[in-house]
Amino acid sequence: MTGLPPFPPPDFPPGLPLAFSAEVAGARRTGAPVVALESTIITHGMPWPQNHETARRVEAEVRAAGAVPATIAVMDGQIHIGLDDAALVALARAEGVMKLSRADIAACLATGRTGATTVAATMIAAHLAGIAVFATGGIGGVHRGAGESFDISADLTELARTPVTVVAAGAKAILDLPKTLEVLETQGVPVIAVGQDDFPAFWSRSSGLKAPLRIDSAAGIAAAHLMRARLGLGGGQLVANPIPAGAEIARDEIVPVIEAALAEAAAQGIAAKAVTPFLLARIFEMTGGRSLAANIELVLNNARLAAAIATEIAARR
Ligand code: PSU
Ligand code: MN
Repeated sequence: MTGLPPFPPPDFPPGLPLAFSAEVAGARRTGAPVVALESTIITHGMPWPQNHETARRVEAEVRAAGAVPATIAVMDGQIHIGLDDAALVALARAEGVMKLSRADIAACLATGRTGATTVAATMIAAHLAGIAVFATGGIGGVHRGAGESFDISADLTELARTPVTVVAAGAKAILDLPKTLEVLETQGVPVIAVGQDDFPAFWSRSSGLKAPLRIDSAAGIAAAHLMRARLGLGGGQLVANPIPAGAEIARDEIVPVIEAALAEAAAQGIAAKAVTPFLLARIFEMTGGRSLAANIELVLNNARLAAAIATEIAARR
């Protein structure tokens, strides 16, 4: 006797460990458009209670645009595709939730722990559930100083291999954006700006860098998604949707704040998975909450566009 629990756990469901909410199960039956939503932004990206409020508002925005929201998280040995409000509250208040990427999702499921899905893990789960479109705030990318730290988000390689269209306000401006775009290009990920030529920088509309591609309509983005599948290319698309003008923080205002937060992270030796949550929390404090207000507006904006893209894809399938 090892004293370890039996493996696999006797109640482990056969087939995929997916648990659909009633709303998402209904959409799967009728073919209604579904938009996946991540949960790391809830557990590691925003403070309570704004994290819960925002998650609810984002779901409402998806519904108002005619699609069904599927917030994704791991709980009780299952990948939940769609969370009811009790589960959302529990997740938003929970401490010690794992931050899941491709590397950790299976271990989290197998050991029955609670985990929030990053962009990478949400893409994996969405694809298993047959969901083509996913809305978030900003993807992870190449961190500044990556030449030394090797800190490059697994979100980038996931975009290269899993066929989900991800709507984000670019990559978070705490990153090395030129190197992030270079890695995406090498990995064959289409980076599509919407309504402008520039690649957006999360809190600001422009990064000062041109995006490789531009498509201004949801229909065009949906057509490109389906064309990639027809060509057998695999991998997803990054749709870079700028924050609404009224909600942005100007670049010359946010850049010094980012620099200060990065310096603190370096001085405190913050590393690996802790980097992004640390920086977001410090920037929140340093801007007196303005970074969070902007973050909320850009996620809502991305949810609207994702719902429109999902509707176009559903109509063409
Ligand atoms: N977008 C936000 N807030 C967040 C994140 C995205 O507006 O907190 C999360 C996403 O889950 C993304 C993760 O996948 O940050 C990137 O983390 P890392 O840099 O450790 O790969
Ligand atoms: Mn990292």
